[in-house]
Amino acid sequence: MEALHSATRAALDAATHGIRGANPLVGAAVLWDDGTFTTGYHAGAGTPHAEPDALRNASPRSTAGATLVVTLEPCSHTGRTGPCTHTIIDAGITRAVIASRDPNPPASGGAQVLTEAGVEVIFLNDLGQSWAHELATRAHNLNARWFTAVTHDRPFITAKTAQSLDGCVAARDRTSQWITGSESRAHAHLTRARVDAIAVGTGTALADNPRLTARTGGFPQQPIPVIFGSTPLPDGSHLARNPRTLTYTEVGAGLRDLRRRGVSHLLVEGSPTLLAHFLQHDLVDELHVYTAPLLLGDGVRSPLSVDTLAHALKFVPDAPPEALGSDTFTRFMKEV
Ligand code: AOF
Ligand code: ZN
Repeated sequence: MEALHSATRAALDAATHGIRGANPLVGAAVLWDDGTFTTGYHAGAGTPHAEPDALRNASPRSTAGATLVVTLEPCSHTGRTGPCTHTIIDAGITRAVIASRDPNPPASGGAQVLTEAGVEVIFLNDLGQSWAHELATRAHNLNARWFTAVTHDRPFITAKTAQSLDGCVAARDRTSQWITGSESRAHAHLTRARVDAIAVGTGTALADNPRLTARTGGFPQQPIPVIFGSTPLPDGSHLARNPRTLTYTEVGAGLRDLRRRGVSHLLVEGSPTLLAHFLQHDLVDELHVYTAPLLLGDGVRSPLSVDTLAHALKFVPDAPPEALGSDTFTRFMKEV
């Protein structure tokens, strides 16, 4: 039991090395009878899942008869990668210990597939041990917002904001392009390259005439541009000319439609009004904040309305702040 405890903790720690987004953070460990184990993790959408990563890291040692610990129920579907259930069965694993269920309809059901193939499946919570319950809770909390997005039939939502030290998103005359420096902008383009779609409000679409493309090179798959709002765009604007642009007048219906179209990670880039709407409706799972070392005094701030401190929307840093040139970048998660 001691070895299982250590391997589960190690799998959970490994999970945190991944990148949040379309897919949850997942870690795994191959545990042998002698109590030794090796770990693996899922680095982000499009990369191998945690189970094949841990099984590959176990090589050249045989995994036949070993236990596989995984922080999320193994998938049983072919998505960007093949079904983990097959990989686990092929590797000769005889026992799978799972920390949390996968609520994602196409991927779920892996525990049953494993059981039917003769693999002993144990859910951590069923062990009746306090350490197991504690780690199962940690596994759930790690992806709490991803679970919420999936069960609400909407994409996982990352919102981006670039602001001055005093929290302004634009100067008083509404100029806002290039608050942050070139390193921040390059970083933001990497995020654009990872998402399935990027949304702006009509205000930003009219004011900035953005393309909403990822300009990082080497990313052939461009995100789908999305506009929320009802003001028509000029015919010649980049977004109006892009045949992939989707326009929605209502956020909830738009998010459901995006999910139906296969969008599992949406980046919301502006305007401040659209961002405030998403925040107010608890639709921001992850917040990317770029802070530039300048003051804009009585400039433009978020129109988000909070009447008293107790009603503040609370976020927790998901990683230590990073220096990007003279700017600071911090990734936050909505508090569970
Ligand atoms: C696992 N192990 O490490 C992860 C899983 O598009 P794909 O192929 O990457 O599949 C994504 C779905 O698979 C994701 O939405 C979630 O349901 C599950 N994630 N499953 O067995 C993993 N990341
Ligand atoms: Zn999988």
